[in-house]
Amino acid sequence: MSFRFTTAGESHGPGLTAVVEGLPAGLELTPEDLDRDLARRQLGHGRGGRMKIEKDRARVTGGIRHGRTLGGPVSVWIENRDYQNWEERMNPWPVDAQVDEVHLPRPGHADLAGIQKFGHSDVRNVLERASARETAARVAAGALAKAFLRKLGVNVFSHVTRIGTVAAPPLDGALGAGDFSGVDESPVRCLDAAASEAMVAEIDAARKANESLGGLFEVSSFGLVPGIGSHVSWEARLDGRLAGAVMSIQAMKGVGIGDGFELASRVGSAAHDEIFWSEERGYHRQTNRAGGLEGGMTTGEPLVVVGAMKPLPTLTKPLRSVDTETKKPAQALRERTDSCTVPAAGVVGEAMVALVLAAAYREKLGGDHIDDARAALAAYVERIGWRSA
Ligand code: EPS
Repeated sequence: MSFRFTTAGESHGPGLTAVVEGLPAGLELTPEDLDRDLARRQLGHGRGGRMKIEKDRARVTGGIRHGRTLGGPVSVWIENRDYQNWEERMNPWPVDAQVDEVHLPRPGHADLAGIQKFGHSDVRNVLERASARETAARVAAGALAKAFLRKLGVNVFSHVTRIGTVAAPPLDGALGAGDFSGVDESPVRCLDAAASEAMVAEIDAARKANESLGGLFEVSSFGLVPGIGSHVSWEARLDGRLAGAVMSIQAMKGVGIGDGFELASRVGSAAHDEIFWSEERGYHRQTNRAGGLEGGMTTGEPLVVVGAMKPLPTLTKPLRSVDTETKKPAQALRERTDSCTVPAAGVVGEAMVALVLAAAYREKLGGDHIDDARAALAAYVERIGWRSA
């Protein structure tokens, strides 16, 4: 059984669905495991009016009984509370009311290519599914993946390192799992207090100027054993799978692993992580420029994935576009929107990284029951003589 997931649902439709296949049986879960991450995704300075309406909760509709997975697909439903205000416009079935079409595609959104490709005249038929509301379902799926990973000793966290022109100062030394405990208390999910304040000010200034802002987030995973992923084929290389997964998040324009793009301008001796061995620690590194991946496999060092998010394309001061009915110049659709969602994108990044890692661990370990997977992990750790940090 391979591990995979899918989502369904529109931003203002009745709700969102996530289906996750390949979780082993016997995995213990609580409603909080899912709802905690759904609430975290709703946080962050720069959110718009919609987040005052939604209170995302996961309703499990299959695959879990009395707090344990059964081994079949797990399905989760998240209500869109805003649907109450969109029942005519987004009803799955025909309605009597006259529903106006949208003909003003937004530059930077899926709108224009989407109507061309799918043969729609109403841009809403594209924007509703393209909307990042869908990431709520990804986060619910990711919470299931995280619960599986925790049982294998792996924990996934994130933090924001840049919003607009404000960058968090470089950290002195490597981050550990314990460093993330307070990250959600920052209004921008940044680990540096002064940078957090400056980021909030930058978002406020952008909002006043009818602008939106992007930025960078970093997803760090701890407790990984070496050798997850593989060098033997392009599809098995974990860096490719992680990049694809994080890049698939709405509004992403770049993904880096470890020092990422910076490595391109360094000499070789300053770009790699020398190998050491001691009785106490076994193989280890003193640097982690590779971000925990070499040859498409985990090295056992923390995995660091960076996502670069563009400013959101729905602008309160719209850009120039074309009316798709008249073909005359027009302003793009103005919709209620967020001014910055980089803090939320970090939580979505955690989910996507966790889903890729869960799939890779499942491939490596097999296991119909969680105890089988844990036993296989213990045997592997023993064989390679791995001592976790
Ligand atoms: C979004 C537009 C806004 C966001 C939405 C994504 O929604 P609305 O059009 O209802 O104001 O709030 O994000 C969410 C609803 C969410 O849960 O993250 C868009 O166009 O992508």
